[in-house]
Amino acid sequence: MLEELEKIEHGALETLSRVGDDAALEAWRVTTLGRSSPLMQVFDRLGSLAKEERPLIGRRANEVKRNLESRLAELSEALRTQALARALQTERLDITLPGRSLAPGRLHPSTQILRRIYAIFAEMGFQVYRSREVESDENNFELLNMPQHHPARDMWDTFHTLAPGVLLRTHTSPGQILVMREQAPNPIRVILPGMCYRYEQISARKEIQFNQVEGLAVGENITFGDLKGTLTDFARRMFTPDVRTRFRASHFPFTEPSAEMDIECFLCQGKGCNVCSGTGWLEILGCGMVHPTVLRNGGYDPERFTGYAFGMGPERIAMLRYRIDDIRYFWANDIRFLEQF
Ligand code: FA5
Repeated sequence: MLEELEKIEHGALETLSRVGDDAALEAWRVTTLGRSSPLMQVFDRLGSLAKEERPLIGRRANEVKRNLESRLAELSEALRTQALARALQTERLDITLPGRSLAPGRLHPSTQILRRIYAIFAEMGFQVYRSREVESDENNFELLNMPQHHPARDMWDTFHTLAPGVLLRTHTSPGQILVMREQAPNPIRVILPGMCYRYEQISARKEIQFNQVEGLAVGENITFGDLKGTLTDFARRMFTPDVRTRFRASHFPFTEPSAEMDIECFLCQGKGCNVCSGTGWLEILGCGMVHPTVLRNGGYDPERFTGYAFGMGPERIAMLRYRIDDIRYFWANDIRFLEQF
């Protein structure tokens, strides 16, 4: 039996010397130290040995078992160290490489332009006033001097809701009524920014949703000259100090007289090109003196008070400032467009 143990130990150590990876080591463990291995069978047979033989063989069998177990542990540790060294070699990390910087978010170009508009008008003493995007037909049209079936309503193709008389505002002008009714008879100088909606054919210059910034000033001595001065100054601050502007007679039912303001085309410097349709000018807003009926609807006596109002499109202004040739980029959520601002 002692001889058999020598053979088992010798044979096991011999096979172990050829083991080179974890899988082979596990196979070696099963055949050498597993439940049905020759070594374990020696333990099973101990009971059938002569009494005096038993301690000697038992001790020797335990020695062989401990020896093999410690060799197993040594080799297992050695294989682990080798694997780690290999990984360190092949998966080497270059800690001197510069890190990848995170791309920070930016403000949408419309928000940037809106903030610039607020800053310019704030310097001129205008307060920002917000009003709702879902409006009544009464505020959006009737109180602005456009009763039912008034032909001028065609200028604002409207998204109606299922509730009768409730619509998505087509412009920020209904805000004029809300501010006047809140402030009458105090003087007013406010701007009203916000999203507007129109049921129209989308094109390079027209979206179905866009921002507007309405302006309203009401007081006892306000003239068309104040309107021209304010808007000309605005254009100089928004574009360049030498930008050329012009006022063209126009028509809006809620202002009288009414006008539109153009700035000289930035591309052709007034010579005429396809951006300005050959005119040399680009329209940026509608404006005029608040119509007496609208003043009265807002709670102001038109015999005593006058006022001016204007409405501009920030996306159109951004298009001019940044030379963007299509308004559809604004809401297309294309990161290549947005990250340029
Ligand atoms: C109006 O909406 C008037 N409420 C403006 C006004 C206010 C006049 C106060 C007098 C007194 P208009 O439809 O022209 O007017 O629109 C004003 C501006 O909004 C335009 O100059 C343009 O810059 C912008 N705008 C109008 N329609 C669109 C559209 N579909 N897409 C993008 N911008 C638009």
